[in-house]
Amino acid sequence: MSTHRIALLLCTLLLSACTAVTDPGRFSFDDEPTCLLQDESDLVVVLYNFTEFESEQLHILGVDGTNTLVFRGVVDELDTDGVSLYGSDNAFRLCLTVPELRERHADLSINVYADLNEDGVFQPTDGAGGILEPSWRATFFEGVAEVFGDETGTFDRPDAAPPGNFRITMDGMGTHVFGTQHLAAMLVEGETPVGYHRIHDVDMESFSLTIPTVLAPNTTYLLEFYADANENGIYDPEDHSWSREYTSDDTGNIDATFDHVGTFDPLTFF
Ligand SMILES: [Ca+2]
Ligand SMILES: [Ca+2]
Repeated sequence: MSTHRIALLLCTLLLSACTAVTDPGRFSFDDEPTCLLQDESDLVVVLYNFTEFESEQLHILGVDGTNTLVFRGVVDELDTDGVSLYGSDNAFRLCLTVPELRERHADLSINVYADLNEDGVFQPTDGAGGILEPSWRATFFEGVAEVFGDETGTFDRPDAAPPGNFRITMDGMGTHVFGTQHLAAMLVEGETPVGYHRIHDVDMESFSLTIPTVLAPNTTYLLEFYADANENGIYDPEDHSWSREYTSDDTGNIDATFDHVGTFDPLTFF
């Protein structure tokens, strides 16, 4: 058992006994490997040592036993200057917890790649044997998949994926530019999360999020999202949070718009 894994398990045990953080959200940073585990049906992915890729867009792919993409998490930049939990300022380690996903896909494995050209497509090699976009593969140990950024592995594209892209443009978000407020969104079909997108810092009044190839045609999805209004690095009821439904078109795409409103919804998938 690696020292990272021992530390993670110890931290998990400590957190489970700590009533102060029983419902703090599902995504956190700390100077210790802090995974806010909810229950064993959740997918938990921990990224370590990604300093080299702090400014890149990382795609976290859940792939089932038939090598089909069933979940995609998109994380824009790991740099979290100013975002702190327990007073830390560690930028290059993160924990992504997705409710119920592991239970829905028992044979799940995790692939991660750095989408260096941010086109939403994985280009593993240049055709001449050279690596274009670095990638990593992880399997689960007691419900947790650990990915080490300094130990690059390789994987090919999934054999299959849903056809549709999710895209949402958010306007009127200027109130969240102040301080360091991350924003995260979970896309859910029925009771199963299929997509996730996080930006580490809202720095414009208007911006877009994209989660590629996760949507089926003519299907309704729930989007839960929040801006970290109290700047503590996690979702909690003090944040600005919203819940909306969107339906894909015949090709599977959703191109949604959202204008900031001051009426907030409690979230269940964070
Ligand atoms: Ca790419
Ligand atoms: Ca918060």
